[in-house]
Amino acid sequence: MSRPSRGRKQAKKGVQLTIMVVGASGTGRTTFVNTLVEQSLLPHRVQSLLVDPEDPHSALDMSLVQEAARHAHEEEPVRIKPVNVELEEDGVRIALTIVDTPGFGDGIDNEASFQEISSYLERQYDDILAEESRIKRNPRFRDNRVHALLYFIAPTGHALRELDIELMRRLSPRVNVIPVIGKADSLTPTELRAFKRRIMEDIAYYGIPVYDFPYDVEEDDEETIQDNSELRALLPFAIVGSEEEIMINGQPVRGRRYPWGVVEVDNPQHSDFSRLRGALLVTHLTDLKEITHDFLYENYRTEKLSRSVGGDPDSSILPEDMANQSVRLKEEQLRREEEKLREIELKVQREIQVKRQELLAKEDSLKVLEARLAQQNTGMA
Ligand SMILES: Nc1nc2c(ncn2[C@@H]2O[C@H](COP(=O)(O)OP(=O)(O)OP(=O)(O)O)[C@@H](O)[C@H]2O)c(=O)[nH]1
Ligand SMILES: [Mg+2]
Repeated sequence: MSRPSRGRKQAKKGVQLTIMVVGASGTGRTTFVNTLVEQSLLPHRVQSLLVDPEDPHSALDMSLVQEAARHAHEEEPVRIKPVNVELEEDGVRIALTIVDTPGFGDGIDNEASFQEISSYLERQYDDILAEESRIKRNPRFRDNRVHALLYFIAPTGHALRELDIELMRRLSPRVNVIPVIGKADSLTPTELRAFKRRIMEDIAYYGIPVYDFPYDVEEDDEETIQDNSELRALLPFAIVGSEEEIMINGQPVRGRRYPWGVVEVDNPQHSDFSRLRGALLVTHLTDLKEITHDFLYENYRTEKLSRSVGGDPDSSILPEDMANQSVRLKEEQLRREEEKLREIELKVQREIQVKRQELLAKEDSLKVLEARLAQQNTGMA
């Protein structure tokens, strides 16, 4: 049976879906969410107090400073907080939960951000694990497992940062990670194409198991294979978000206005937003949920149960279990060492790249000097 048809059956009575958004500060996560649900669901973080947020040397905006002072005594809100919203797609009710996470990337507490996100994901698995082993089920139990994590990559146009690689690699064993480029309209189409290619090369090089719209050539029907391979080819999705409607030929269009024209959010020629939205809420909703339950949660459960067997000295452990356990620990240790080596490799590669660029720049300026000298010489002769 193909994946979408399984989805349709279940969808009749309404479905629940949880999406988490993760990424560096200011990559457009909040705007994306509000664009996705077509309402102002999430508030934006307190703005920069500068008159021009892009310019660190600009003056302070006094009205914003006063506003911040008024709220200064208030408690820090919980940092990861799910928000629920009801949507209807193609006549199907979707109870959508959005989990926005604090932006990171300032280099100060990236590890803390990672820990926070990762323990949130695992807590949801722990909750369901506890619920499953209860004799009497709690009728009000809520399954809050995250079915997709959209990882926002900043539109630098260079390459993935070490932090991006690290985060995606460490989170992907726990959740379907879908890489996206935030604020993709910051790049030209040519830059965007090259950036996408570069990102997918890095993802393949580091063996990061992102959600790549899996299909089975033997089992799935032609349409599914076609749809999935098209979506896979779009990875990482180029996102343009906007909470503003612009009138074009008398029609309101969601988009971003520029002196040279309008970038339309829902136009597939301008961004991958609508295709990502369709995949998340319609075509791949069931697949994301199934992979979360059958594979990611199942792996977590197995890991957790085998860990607790190893950790209890009183339980009678079979010798072969002990042997398995020690093999597992050795493998784990090896894996960690390999990971460290890969990190070092990455760092060295980047350093070599920087040095090469410096050398090239020096070579260029030498050539300019030489040319100038040659000119002077011919001038004198
Ligand atoms: N050019 C462009 N700008 C965008 C886009 N989406 C959001 N922005 C702008 O980028 C800034 C940050 O957007 P947010 O949506 O608040 O980003 P965020 O990732 O939630 O930021 P924090 O929560 O502060 O970390 C705002 O000025 C947005 O108007 C986009 O698709 N293209
Ligand atoms: Mg935000």
